[in-house]
Amino acid sequence: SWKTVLKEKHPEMLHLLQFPYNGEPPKRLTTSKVITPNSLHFVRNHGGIPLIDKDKFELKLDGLVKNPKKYTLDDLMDESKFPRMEKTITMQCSGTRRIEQISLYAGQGDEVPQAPWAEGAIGTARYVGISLKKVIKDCGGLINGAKHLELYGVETYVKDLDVGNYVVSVPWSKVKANEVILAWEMNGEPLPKIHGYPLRVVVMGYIGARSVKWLYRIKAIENPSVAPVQAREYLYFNQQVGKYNLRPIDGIQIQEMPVSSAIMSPWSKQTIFHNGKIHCKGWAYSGGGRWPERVELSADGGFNWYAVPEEQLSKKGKWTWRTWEIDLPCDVEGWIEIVCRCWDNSLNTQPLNVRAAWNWGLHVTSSAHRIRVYSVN
Ligand code: MTE
Ligand code: MO
Repeated sequence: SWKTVLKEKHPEMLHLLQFPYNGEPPKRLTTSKVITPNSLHFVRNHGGIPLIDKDKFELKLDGLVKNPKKYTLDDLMDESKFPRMEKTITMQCSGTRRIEQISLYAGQGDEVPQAPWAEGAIGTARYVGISLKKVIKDCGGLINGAKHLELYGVETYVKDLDVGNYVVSVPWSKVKANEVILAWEMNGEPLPKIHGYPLRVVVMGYIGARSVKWLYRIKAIENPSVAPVQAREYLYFNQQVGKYNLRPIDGIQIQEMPVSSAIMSPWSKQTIFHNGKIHCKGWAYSGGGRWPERVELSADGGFNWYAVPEEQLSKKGKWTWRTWEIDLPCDVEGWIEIVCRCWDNSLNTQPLNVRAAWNWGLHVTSSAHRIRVYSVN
C-alpha cells in the first residue's frame, strides 16, 4: 500500500499532501549533498502510486512510427541493442518556491489552487537507462510528419479525484538530441516505486512534469499532446489572466525553467550570532542545459552583492544544479534581509522581486530568494 511505499522516504520529509502524496525534503537536508539521496528526493504525484509487476511490464511504442513495437524490461536492458546511458540530472518542479507567490495571492479572496512547495521541489540523481531516440530508431523511425512524442504514465485512481492517466509530450527535437532518457535506475538502486518503478522518463533540462513516471506507452504524434496535463496545466499566464478569464490557449507551455536559486541555510526568523560573517548555503539551477555560472548574496536586501567563490560552488554540469556555501560579510545588528541570485552561462539572471513573477498558476517562482534573519554581530 502507499504507506509501505512512503516508508522508503526519509522520516523528515515534509508532507504537502497525503493523497495524492506530495512531499519535499526539509531545508536542513535539501543541499547536504550534490546528489540527493533517493529517500530525500521530492515527490510530486497527481494520483495514487501504482504498484507494477516488473515481469508483466510492457512498454508500447505506437502512433506515427514505422514499426510499432512492444518491449519488456529485458528488451530495453539488452545492451547489444540499446547502449546504456548514465547521467546526473537535476529535476525541478515548476512549482518550486510557489509558497512565495501564495503569500502574495492570499488576500485576493480566492482559494489557493496548487501545492505550496517551498525550496525543496528540486533534486539531483544519477539515472541509468537508455536514450529514447534509440528506441524510436529501433521502431524504424518516425513517419508522416510526427514531431512530438506523447508519454503515458499509469496512474491509479485516488478517492474522489478523477485523475485518469498522466499524459504529456516532448518534441522530437529534444529526443533526437539524446536528452530524453528512459530510466530504470536512480542512484544505484532500481527506481523506487514512488519515483516511477519500473520505468520512467527523465527529460534533461525540462520541468519535472515532462518526466513521466510509471511509463507504459509512447505514441508519436504531429502536434503537442492535447491531454490535460500538457494542454491545461503547467501554463505560464500573463498577469491579467485570472480565474474568470483563463483560456489555456493564452498560456505558454512551461518546458525549460529559467535560472533560479535558493538559500537553504539560514532560514527566515532565525537569530544568527556571528563575527562579521554569516555562513549561508543553498542551490542554484538553470533549465534547458544552461548552468549556474555565478551565485551572489546580499546581506542588505540587494544593494551590495558578494559572489560565492568558485571553489565554494559544486562542479559545473550541463544538466545539474550547483550547491554552494559562502561566509557572507555583515556588520549590522538587527533584522536584515539576505538575498540570493544566480547568473547562468548565458548571463540570464533572476528578477529581484517575487511580485514581478506572479502568475495565475503560481509557477516558475524564479525571483531572487529573500529571507529575513536577526543578526547579532
Ligand atoms: N508521472 C506520473 N505518472 N504522474 C505524475 O503525477 N508528476 C510529474 C512527473 N511525472 C507525475 C509524473 C511532475 S509534475 C513532476 S515535478 C515529477 O514527476 C516529479 O518526479 P518525482 O516525484 O520523482 O520527484
Ligand atoms: Mo511538477
